[in-house]
Amino acid sequence: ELAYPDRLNCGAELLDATIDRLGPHRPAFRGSGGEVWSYGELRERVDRLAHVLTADLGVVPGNRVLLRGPTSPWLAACWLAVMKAGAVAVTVLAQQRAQELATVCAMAEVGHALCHVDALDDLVKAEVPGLRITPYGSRDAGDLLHLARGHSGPFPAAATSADDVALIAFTSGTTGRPKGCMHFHRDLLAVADTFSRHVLRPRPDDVFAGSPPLGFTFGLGGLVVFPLRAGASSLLLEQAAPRRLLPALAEHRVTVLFTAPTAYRAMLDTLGPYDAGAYDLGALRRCVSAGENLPAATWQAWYERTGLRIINGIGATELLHIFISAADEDIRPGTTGRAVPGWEARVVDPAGRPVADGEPGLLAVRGPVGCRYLADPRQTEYVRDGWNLTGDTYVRDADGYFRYVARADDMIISSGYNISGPEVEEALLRHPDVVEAAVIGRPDERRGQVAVAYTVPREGVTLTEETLRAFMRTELAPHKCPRTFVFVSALPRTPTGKLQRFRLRDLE
Ligand code: 3SK
Repeated sequence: ELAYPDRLNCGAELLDATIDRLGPHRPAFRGSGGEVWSYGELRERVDRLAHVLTADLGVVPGNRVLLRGPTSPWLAACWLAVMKAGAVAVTVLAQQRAQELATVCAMAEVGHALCHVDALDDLVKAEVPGLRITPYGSRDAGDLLHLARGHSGPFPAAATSADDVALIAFTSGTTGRPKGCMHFHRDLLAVADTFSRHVLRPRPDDVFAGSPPLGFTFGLGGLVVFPLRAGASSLLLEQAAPRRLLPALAEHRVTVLFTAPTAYRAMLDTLGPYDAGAYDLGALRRCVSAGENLPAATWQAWYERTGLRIINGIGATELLHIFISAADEDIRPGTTGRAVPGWEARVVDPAGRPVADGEPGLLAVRGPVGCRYLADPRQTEYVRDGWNLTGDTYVRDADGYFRYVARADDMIISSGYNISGPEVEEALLRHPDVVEAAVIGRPDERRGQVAVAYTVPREGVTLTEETLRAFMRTELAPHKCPRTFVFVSALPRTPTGKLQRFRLRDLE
């Protein structure tokens, strides 16, 4: 049971309480330019920003403040300042364009925006009525960092309640219609005190890094909340594509990595089979994968290459972070893991009744964080009888391990057989020349649906349908083998890296 006081400010807990415990001199954030901010320096900057928000911009507790910019220590400091000021951070992704920003700002009733100067164009184009935009990273007198220089002294954190809204995070999932998820101050600590504390078990000397942006709760948790809660440091890279991430991991002696299955595969591709010494990953001790299903083949390849056992996990923007996972000797490749301590998970039928172990059904979870959409009728689809239905089909094994089958709407039904798209994708990924794969159902008069495989071949390799068809016959039962193979150079993904199978279905 997690018990937090009624008065709780997560910004003060993550920063001031950590400094009270471990002192101000430890490194907190590292940036792409080699800068290192100690905890004391971070607090000084956060407090100046919080003074600007309240004294210069007139932000009061409860106001919604949009944060937009590339991952950097300054973006994370803005988030902490919004928390300490008792306002509500509305996080977005750098890739979101004017129309999407206009929708998000209207839905979340955003009144202020702190926006990196290079990301201003789309926000200005969004023409949000009444929005006050304060840029940062420019040389103007009205720049946030210039205004911050006019303030000094500690900022007393707003006396927020544990269940005051602190964050509105948007998810468009894999289907494209945004939903705003509200999270409380206590929720931000609860994800650190469940997944991070019990599974990740970080230490103050850890150096975190990874690719998810701070506008995705996977990144906000993994790169800001978890390291600060542990008194560790975080490398906040502006550019974290796999070919940049790999050298950064070696250069900064990163110990805890957060990224997605695609990035693990891309890094393996870059590492190649013979140049093990090219990047020294010797400091790495924790590798987390979420955002998508982690195929056993990817887990195995990473293990063989690095000796490190990837910590798989499933989370959701609705529930803030990871709720099923496993670490160390508890890891079973090919499964997501078990309910994280503090969380409960089960597999249910469409009426919400638990199904027998070994039977597929809908994943239902409950724990310290719940789904709270900003006015959206889909709330009652997601939360039923106190359980959150994530939209994933899972099987629970008798010993409590959860095995991913598919997104509930990604099951292919062909001639009466249920085929899991991800299972076929896993098989395709076992072919040494397949880099990415997505399998969808194409409507078919005789069979209802047939499986179609979209594959990205390794660069410089020409794959044929015949080769893959013959390979798949050695990997899977005949009814699961795709009828058609389509070769593409990339798969459609959300800005957070999730595969958008619906866009492939639209092509059919
Ligand atoms: O998509 C996920 O699996 C996820 C993981 C951690 C935090 C948030 C999300 C959406």
